[in-house]
Amino acid sequence: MLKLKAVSEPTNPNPSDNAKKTQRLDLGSGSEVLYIPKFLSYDEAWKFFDYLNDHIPWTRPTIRVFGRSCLQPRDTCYVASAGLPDLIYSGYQPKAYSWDDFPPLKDILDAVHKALPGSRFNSLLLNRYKGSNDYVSWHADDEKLYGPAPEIASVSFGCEREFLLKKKPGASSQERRSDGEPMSKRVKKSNLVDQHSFTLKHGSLLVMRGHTQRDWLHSVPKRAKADATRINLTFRHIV
Ligand SMILES: O=C(O)CCC(=O)C(=O)O
Repeated sequence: MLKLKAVSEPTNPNPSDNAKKTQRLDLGSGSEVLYIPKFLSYDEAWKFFDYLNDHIPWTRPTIRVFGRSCLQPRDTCYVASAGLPDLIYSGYQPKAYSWDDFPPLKDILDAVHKALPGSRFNSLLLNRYKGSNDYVSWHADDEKLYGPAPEIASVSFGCEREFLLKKKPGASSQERRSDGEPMSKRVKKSNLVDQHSFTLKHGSLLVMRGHTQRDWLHSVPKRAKADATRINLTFRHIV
C-alpha cells in the first residue's frame, strides 16, 4: 500500500484556495480522489466539532450485514433536502432531518460548494466515531440514488483516522479486458497501485469522484491509538 504523495495541484483559480494545497490522486479508469488537509482552519473546525457533538441527535442503529443484525459501529445522523427519495442502507432507513434544523451545516455546505465549483450536494450522512473501536468497514457508496458516478465530499473533525481505499476485485479484471493486454505488462507500464491510505486530519476535505464508487471500496478501520472522538460529514448528491 502506498501513502499519498503530496502533489500540490491547483484545481481552483482562486489563489487563496490554491494555498490550501489540494492533493490529487489519479486512481485510473476515470476515478480520482482530492485531498485538502487544511480545508477549514484549526479553530473554526473545533467550533464545528463542538456544535456537532452537542447538537446532532446521534443514534447508533441496528443494521443488517451479511444477513445478521448488529449494532452499527459508529453513531450516525442524516440530513437531506425536502422531496428526495429515502436513503436505505444495510436494511436501515434513517430519518431525514432538514438543513434548517442545524444551521452550521449550511455554512459547511457553502464552503464545500465553493471549493468544488459545479457541485450541488443535497444530502449529508454524518458519522461519529467515539473511540478506537468505532469504524466503518469496506464498502462503496454506490446506491442507485447517487447515480453512476457520484461525487462525495467528506469533511473530518477531531481525532485523526486512517482512511483506506482498495480496488474492487472485479474492477481490475474489467480494466484488463478493455485494455486487452496481460496484467503483468500493464502493471509495469502504468505502475498501478490497488490500495491507498490517507490520514484524515481535523478540518480536512477529501473528495471521491468519477468512477471511485464503482471501482473502489473505502473504509475507516479500528485503530487502537485513535481513542478520541472523530466526526465525519459526507456530502452527497441524490439525483
Ligand atoms: O468517516 C469517514 O471518513 C468515511 C465515512 C464513510 O465511508 C461513509 O459515510 O460512507
